Amino acid sequence: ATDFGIDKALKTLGVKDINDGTSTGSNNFSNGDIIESYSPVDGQLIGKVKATTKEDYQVVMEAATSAFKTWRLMPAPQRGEIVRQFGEKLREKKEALGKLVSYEMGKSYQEGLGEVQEMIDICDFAVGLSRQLHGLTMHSERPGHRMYEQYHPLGVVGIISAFNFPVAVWSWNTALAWICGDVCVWKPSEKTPICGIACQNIAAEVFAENNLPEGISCLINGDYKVGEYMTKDKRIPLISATGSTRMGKIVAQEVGGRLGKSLLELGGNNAIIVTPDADIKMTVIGAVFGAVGTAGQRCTSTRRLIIHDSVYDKVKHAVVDAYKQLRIGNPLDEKNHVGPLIDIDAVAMYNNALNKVVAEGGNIVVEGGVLSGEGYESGCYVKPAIAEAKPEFEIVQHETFAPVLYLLKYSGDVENAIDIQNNVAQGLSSAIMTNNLREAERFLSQAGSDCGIANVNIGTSGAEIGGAFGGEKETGGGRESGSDAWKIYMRRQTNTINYTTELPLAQGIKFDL
Ligand code: UN1
Repeated sequence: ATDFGIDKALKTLGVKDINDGTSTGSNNFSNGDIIESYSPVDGQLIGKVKATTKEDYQVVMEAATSAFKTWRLMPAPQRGEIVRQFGEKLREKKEALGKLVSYEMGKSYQEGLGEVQEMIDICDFAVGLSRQLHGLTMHSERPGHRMYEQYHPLGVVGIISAFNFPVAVWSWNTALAWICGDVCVWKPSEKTPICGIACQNIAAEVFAENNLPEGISCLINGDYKVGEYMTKDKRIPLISATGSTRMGKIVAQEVGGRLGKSLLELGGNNAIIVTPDADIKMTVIGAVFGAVGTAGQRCTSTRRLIIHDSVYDKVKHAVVDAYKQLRIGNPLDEKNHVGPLIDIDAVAMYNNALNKVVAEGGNIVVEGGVLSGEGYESGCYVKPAIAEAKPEFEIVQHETFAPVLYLLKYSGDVENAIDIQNNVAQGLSSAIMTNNLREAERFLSQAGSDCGIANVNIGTSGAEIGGAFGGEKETGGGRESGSDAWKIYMRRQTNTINYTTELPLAQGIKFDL
């Protein structure tokens, strides 16, 4: 790994003492069990961190709640200035952080850089937004009265994020939460804890340079049990959780049980509809990047191609041909397209999906398999696979976080394809490839795609931060990132002011004393 500059990157990111059990970052109060982080790239130990104990957690929450008291008083545009500086630091450390993301998570270096770019983009977005936390003014029905609404900071925001976007998802939440006047407590995935430390260090530098308490950004480490400290904690009004639907249901019930808010961004089962009027070349690029990018471990990864029978063979052959060109290997080596899966458990799930689709009657058209030998020592490298399947197969209904693409056939109208697409439990991202205006508009209409993201002539993955990101049904309904997603990070207040010497009641009620 040294060849690819990992040691230098860790140094740039301030990750210290990486092998003695104390991969300490800034503001790390953890004293619990040791969590080891092994790279799926080469199987080497990257570092160890300590899990956060219940007692450590109390210390963290004290830092957070006390920081909130000062942070919320700073004018929002000044908070925006802090986020601007944070974005600048990310620009300086983009290569180092992109490299660590690639090494700890396994996505290609290009995608690691892309993830840091998403962080920079959300910072820029948040800076502008810090002057636009607008409420409305309304006309009161009573004379001499003024009515308006305002948005106030919410408090401590708990963030639970997944291994697949180990740094960007945190920033989508923090950049907005910070300009909104909130402070954040983050539990990164226990599979990518070193990325968490690197991010915390960058944030801590900015806070220190501005004489602000580091409690504005807090880090906790551990598995779901540590996440539970937050979901059960009444001091945390909002939990933003990204991960599996199974996890999301537990979080939603726990947080809902105390009437807290949750922002959930869960699984997808994303499809591209390929109509008779599709541009085949564009379809191939969108489908292949969508299916094998991040080794199929994006929540927006393309899982299903729903192809019209009149172009089915043509599309199938074009996609199968493109798969022959894929190079699988060390993701830090820029000539490779596909890196490893996150760990051996993910490899087992991939194998299980391939066995299952065959057992259900599917037909493998691009053979899968686990790679071994030189360069593949970690045991996490798999071949992207394609299977012809039926929409109703159990495995096709299920999100497998791996590069397995299902080819499904439809005939007749685009409505039939939309039915197949919508007929799954998840509702994150969707796409149609067509040059037919009528089909495109039907896909986007109220009777069209039921997903949170619906694209025309673009694949399912690679959303920009300017739009609200998230989905419906078992995807959890939350929206992060752009548009008005900021509103969930604030509390809304309606204010009515009477500047007369009378006290008229609303609805014209008479109450004479
Ligand atoms: C995720 O996989 O959790 O649209 C997020 C995309 C990225 C974000 C994916 N911008 O693929």
